[in-house]
Amino acid sequence: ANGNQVQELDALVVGAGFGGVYQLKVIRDAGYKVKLVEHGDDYGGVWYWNRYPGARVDSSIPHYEFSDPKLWKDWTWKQRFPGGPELRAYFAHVADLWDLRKDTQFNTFVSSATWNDSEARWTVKTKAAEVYKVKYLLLNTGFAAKRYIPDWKGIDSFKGTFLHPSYWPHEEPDLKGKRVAVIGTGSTGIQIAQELSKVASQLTVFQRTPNMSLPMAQVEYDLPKQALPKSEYPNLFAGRNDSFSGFSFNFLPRSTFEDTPEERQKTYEGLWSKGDFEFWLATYYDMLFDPKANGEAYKFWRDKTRARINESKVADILAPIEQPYAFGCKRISLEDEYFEIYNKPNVSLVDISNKGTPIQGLTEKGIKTTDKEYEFDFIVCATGYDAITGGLRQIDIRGPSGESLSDYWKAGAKTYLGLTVSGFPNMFFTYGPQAPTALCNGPTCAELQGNWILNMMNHMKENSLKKIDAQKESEAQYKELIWKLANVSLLPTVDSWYMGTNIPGKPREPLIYLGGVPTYYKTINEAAANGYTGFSLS
Ligand code: NA7
Repeated sequence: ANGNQVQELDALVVGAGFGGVYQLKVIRDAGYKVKLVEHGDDYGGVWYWNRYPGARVDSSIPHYEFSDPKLWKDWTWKQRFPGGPELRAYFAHVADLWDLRKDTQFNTFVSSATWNDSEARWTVKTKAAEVYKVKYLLLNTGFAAKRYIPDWKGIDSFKGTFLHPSYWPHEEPDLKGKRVAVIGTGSTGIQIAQELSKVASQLTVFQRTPNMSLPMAQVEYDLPKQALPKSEYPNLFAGRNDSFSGFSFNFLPRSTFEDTPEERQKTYEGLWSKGDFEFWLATYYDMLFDPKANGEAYKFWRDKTRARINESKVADILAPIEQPYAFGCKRISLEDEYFEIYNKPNVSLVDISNKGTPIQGLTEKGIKTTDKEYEFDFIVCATGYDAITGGLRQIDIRGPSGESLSDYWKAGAKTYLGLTVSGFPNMFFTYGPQAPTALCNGPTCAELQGNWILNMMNHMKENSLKKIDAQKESEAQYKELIWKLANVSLLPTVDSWYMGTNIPGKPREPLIYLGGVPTYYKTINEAAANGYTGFSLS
């Protein structure tokens, strides 16, 4: 379908990660005419783009998959935390069993969407100048659709290879015996560093902020051994919406100092040995709220971590004696022998925080910090994303007023229920701002938000309604709620992409809903059950 021919649909779904794939499946099953378009040339979303060595999900399976028995019945995983290739194979399995390919178009980047009020339709245009007219615009672009590369001087002058992990070449570059830099120590940077420490002749990691990463506790599965007997899957999936973070665990029902120091140590050890996010999201309920409780968690983490690092000078950078920021308020990563790589002779660490030697720019040969020039063959720029809002703002979306979504959000994100924006009728998104996004297991939120959107469409159809738009007042109240929930926690005290502060000039604000999945689920479902409170329907 090329050229100027306008394609008319009930809904256009944008993005083929967990959110978009689920949305296509349920909406089409309900009888709507729908199509999925995706920028890449296959399914997977972040798993399609992130092909860097060591890319791995840090949510455990079987949480990290869809709940449809048709999918899991005959699917077996090889690892508790699967890597990129296994996740892409899973997406291919989903696409086959859900028969998605015939309604998917790859290599398609949505560039604009304009609301036509008299027709009550979105006119959507792609980079290749295709045109769609749709009743619903369903954005499933995820939280990491727009990569971020700092504006360093001299990037173009570097003669070696400069890579962002989300744009890793499909044909694996050969890093064996090469001098490699990794800038950034978020989840991505540490996964890459772990892997490249095995192949690079010299690996230099540039760290601005310590990553309070936790041991993953990877498990290899061999048939018939799997994480859980399949008979327990339905219960597990049913329980995901009752967990703060969309997994199966929850915070403990007691506070840090209700336990004696000995009991506390025992509790921490227990959580630690389980791996996964348990030391983060299944710990004392006050950990993310009370600085003293948080300090206890930090101390435990610090001592465990320092014990793994040979040189105390290096340990001081990776796991400082003094707590640098509130534990768990930047995205926790999971690692597998990450801290041990610094004991290897071919690996070194550079502190580029303000206390150390910040990067001044790139040169022909490599990286220049305030004290010296480093030479590299490869520079891996693991500096993250214009997270959560970037993927949405890069599309030129204009509602009835003519103002773009990007402009409307200039001073901060505004949504109602983390699902839609006032003044942008019939536009909904999953895994976007002001939802549990990024503190919620991806497939859990894909399903609960995707189902909500489907139910909304059914309600519109049954009542012969054309247009649904959030009211300004409910949007403003919802934003107050977002701040209220954030302010009782320690999250706003820390710079992170949760707070938008990783991008220069981006407003500092909580980009996620911090009330947890169960409360969020209740909130959005109550609004629907009461006849879509906070919306104007016509
Ligand atoms: P993150 O988590 O945003 O990490 C980016 C890293 O890059 C982080 O260590 C940053 O340090 C560092 N960074 C960013 N900008 C700079 C500049 N200008 N100079 C030096 N260092 C910089 O992105 P990831 O890709 O690792 O992970 C994204 C999410 O994917 C992750 O959270 C999981 O949900 C999966 P900082 O901490 O800001 O000081």
